[in-house]
Amino acid sequence: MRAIEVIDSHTGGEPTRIVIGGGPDLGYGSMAERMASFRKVHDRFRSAVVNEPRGSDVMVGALLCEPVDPACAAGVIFFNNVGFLGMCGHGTIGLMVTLAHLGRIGPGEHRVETPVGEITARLHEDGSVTIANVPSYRAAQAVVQVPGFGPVAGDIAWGGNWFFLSHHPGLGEIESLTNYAWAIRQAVNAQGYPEVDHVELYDGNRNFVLCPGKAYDRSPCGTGTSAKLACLAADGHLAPGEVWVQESIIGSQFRASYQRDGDRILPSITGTAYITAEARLLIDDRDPFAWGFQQA
Ligand code: PYC
Repeated sequence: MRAIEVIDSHTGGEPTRIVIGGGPDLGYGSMAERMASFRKVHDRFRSAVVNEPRGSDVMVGALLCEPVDPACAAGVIFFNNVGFLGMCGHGTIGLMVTLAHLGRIGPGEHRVETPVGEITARLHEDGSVTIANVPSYRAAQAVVQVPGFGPVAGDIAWGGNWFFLSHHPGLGEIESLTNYAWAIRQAVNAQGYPEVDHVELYDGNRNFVLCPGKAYDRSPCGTGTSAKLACLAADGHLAPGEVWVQESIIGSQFRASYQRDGDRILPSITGTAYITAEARLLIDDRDPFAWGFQQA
């Protein structure tokens, strides 16, 4: 039996499962290089950790790595039910709380290497975490023709992942939001923006974020909040340093603000995570579902 040691947490309702032992050997390259080798050679490990029967579509996994720069607190590679994430805001808050739980960090500022660049995260005395995310920006404004729904206007923005953000008054219930957001994503990808893999529907500060594997983010989404700040800044609707409260569809909140950095913004996102489990996942090679499966 192969054993994988994990710590589970949730950030605003969104789960993160951090692999702290038993992960694949990805060498000593940058997190981007290690993510490429993870994807190419060890994709079934990703599936075993986050997919059924041990996980679920909503689970976000994270492989804790030795950082290239020993002065960093950690390196991390995030993944989900269908693939890999360049960065994950709720997951980084979960990572900080997990490292504190393990006694590896204390309150203060910590540097973390991710596949899309280095970020910093501050663990506060009260256990909350503020992440200084990668530089974020709005790349385009677009109107896409969405089959069955008609033209939909939105912003295409980078916040560590690519988002299409669209105003959707009233938001509504989960199933129709999922179907609508999924149709938007397919249309956006078909109309020249193949990199967009998250759709963020908003009404005021409330949001529904559909993730690449069709699960919705229970948290306010850290990278989605960064993309949102970039759009608010580009429209002149939020001044540098002003606080924006981003609320998820289940009512959890992040407090966010930004500073300008040329034509980009530097987002800062604060939230809280709680540990939910310490576990050893077991892989029995006789088990036909040992490496996880996804619903067709
Ligand atoms: O918090 O950035 C985030 C995130 C991305 C996907 C799920 N959560």
